[in-house]
Amino acid sequence: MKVFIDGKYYDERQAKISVFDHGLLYGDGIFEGIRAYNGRVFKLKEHLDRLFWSAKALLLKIPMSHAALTAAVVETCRRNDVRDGYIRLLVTRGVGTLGLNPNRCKKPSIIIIAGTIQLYPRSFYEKGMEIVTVPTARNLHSALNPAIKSLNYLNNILAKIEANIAGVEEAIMLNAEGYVAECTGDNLFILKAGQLLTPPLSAGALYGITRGTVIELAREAGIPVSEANLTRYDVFNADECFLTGTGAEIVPVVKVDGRVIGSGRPGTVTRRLEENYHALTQVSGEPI
Ligand code: PXG
Repeated sequence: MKVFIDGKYYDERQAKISVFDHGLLYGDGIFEGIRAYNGRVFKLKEHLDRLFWSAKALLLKIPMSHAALTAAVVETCRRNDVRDGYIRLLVTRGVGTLGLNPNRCKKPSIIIIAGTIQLYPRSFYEKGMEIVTVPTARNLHSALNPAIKSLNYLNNILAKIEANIAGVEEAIMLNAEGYVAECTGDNLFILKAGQLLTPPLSAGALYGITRGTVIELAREAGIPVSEANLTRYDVFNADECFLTGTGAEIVPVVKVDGRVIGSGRPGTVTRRLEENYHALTQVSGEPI
């Protein structure tokens, strides 16, 4: 595997960064997880837009243009023969001194890894997955805005640990007001009376690229979609429930906190959206 670091390609074993990089010392940096399907990088523009928005929120100056990053992501896929795979793009604050002042970091570093990912077993897609609500609340906007896809994922990792302790692989995170925000690495949707509902970004959800794609696909299919504050009661009483994410794609959820959702099997609207999503991944994106 060849890894892109600051304009050069390194063999996997030589791909290293400094222990003084504030990305490591403080989680000061941002990232994107992107998929390639059928020789194209899916939704690359949207991922890069979000990366630049995250950077702006952190006053982190990405030392490459949108166009140059597009070319670097595509080139990293080419050099690794990735036609179907997973791309991890990181921008760290760069090498600095001990002490958290980011002004001491001269230049942010850019890392691009192109490999593969399988988040969940096949059976979750076939039979649906079980999830739980966890005690760890999603970060407050006023503390660390969940819209920033930062290298500081401890909030999500704590929730993931709680899910694992409960014997499942994903967790619903509520915000401080008790409304559903999202899961640890996925956005959440429910179907109720023919309508798709998903929490608004203001509830503490990431502006998920897959979420955006699913909203578009649903509208094209004539399924009404709206953003609404959801409680656990709404999730328990949903006809269908599913999660969306770049890594997970669309995963049906059939049990939440021990309550069976809908029929207890992946729903027909979920199935239809999965099909339309997979069809779209095969024909669109930045050619590699
Ligand atoms: N919420 C959070 C907190 C995320 O980290 C999503 C929602 C879904 O967003 P996208 O844009 O991917 O639809 C994410 C994304 C991993 C992994 O390694 C996690 C994500 C994406 C890819 C891989 O666990 N999370």
